[in-house]
Amino acid sequence: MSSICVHGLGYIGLPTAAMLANAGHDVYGFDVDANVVSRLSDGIVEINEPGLEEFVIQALDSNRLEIVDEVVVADYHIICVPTPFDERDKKANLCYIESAGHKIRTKLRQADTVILESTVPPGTTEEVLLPILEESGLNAGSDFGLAYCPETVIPGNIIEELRQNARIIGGINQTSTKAAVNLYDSFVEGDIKTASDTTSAEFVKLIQNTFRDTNIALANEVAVLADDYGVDSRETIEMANEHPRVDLLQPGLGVGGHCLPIDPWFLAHNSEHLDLIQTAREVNDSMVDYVISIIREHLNKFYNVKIAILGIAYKGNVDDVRMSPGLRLARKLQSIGKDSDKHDGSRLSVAIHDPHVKDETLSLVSIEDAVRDADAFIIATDHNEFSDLSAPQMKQWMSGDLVVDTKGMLDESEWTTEGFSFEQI
Ligand code: SAJ
Repeated sequence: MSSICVHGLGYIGLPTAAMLANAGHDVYGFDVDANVVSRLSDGIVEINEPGLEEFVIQALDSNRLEIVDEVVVADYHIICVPTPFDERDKKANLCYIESAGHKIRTKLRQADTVILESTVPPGTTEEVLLPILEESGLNAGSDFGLAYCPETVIPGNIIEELRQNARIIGGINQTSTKAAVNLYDSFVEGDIKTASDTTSAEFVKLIQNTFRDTNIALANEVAVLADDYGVDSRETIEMANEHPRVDLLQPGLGVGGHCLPIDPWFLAHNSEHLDLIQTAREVNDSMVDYVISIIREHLNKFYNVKIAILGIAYKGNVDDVRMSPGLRLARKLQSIGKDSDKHDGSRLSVAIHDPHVKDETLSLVSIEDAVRDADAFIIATDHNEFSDLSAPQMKQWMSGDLVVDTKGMLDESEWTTEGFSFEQI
């Protein structure tokens, strides 16, 4: 068993630290945020992920996981810090990785291994992290190991996927790769594949998320085309997927979260050859405007109307609103409302309901308050709760009759029978 310092106790670092501790290693969980350190030291887990709290408490109670406010010496350092994305110049901001590297450099010893898990532009491990670590006076490869091993877990099923998913590991030399493989082998039940080098492993992670984003873009374009031809996008996608070599994903309001809308751009960090990938991003981002055009067509006017948005988490059954298309839709409608207000004193009001999100700055309301007297409601996220919506109840509460279901959650005939005007993406 080894000693491990995990840098960054967020969505990935915290479950990883707990997993390693529960597998019998001595783990030190470090975070730069004093608040996170103190709450976790008291056993308070603020990340909303099924099973995570119990899993972390199990690790803390076993004394194999210690939350620390300073980086400690350890056989392994695993970096799980964020790589924020600069929307304007479409570049990754690597400051947290650089800062983690500087902290590790002061504690690095002969034969230790540093593993980067954060999603990064290809080349980051060797070109950004390695030179910082070598400021320690030690040489990467000969004195200490250095590898890249991307996380691949999906929010909502993180603990299971940490164990079950295949892992890709690319080291700067064989010794580094081997040291990293040994560590992941202690808890990963899926295959562990080794890439030729760190850049290949970084590239693999990006093309995995790019594949998903591009596939969803195709599904979104199919949905727009299906509407032009008067056919049901979801029915036709389901049928198309009967073919053994076709596997289209589902259309919707667009793609959110902190991975799919960002990672494809990381491929542009040192290349100008994004074409299909860039178009796919644009198709996904255009879905909010497409839905607004549907609402506009039906309501005929955008003044003195109330629109309810159901679900602003970036996807179903999570509480995370990062880059959420639902939130973008709400903001756009609100800004249209402000404009119409200026011109003719009329109002477009937007009410938002989300049973999973807890954020006081978003003025969330109950479902009844959101849809009461509304002209339209839009399902923007596939939370399980929305599949139980009752058409007669909504009819009673609302003053209008437009339903836009961007997630294929409702049964069209039930809603049209009730007199609703029903649109589905
Ligand atoms: N979405 C669709 N249609 C679909 C599936 C998803 O519109 O058929 C939308 C969702 O509503 C959401 C967005 O895509 O807005 C992203 O959700 P997701 O569930 O596809 O993915 P994430 O962002 O939660 O997690 C992804 C995963 N990547 C892949 O499946 C290739 C996960 O395994 C990665 O670990 C994660 O990114 C990450 O951290 O990179």
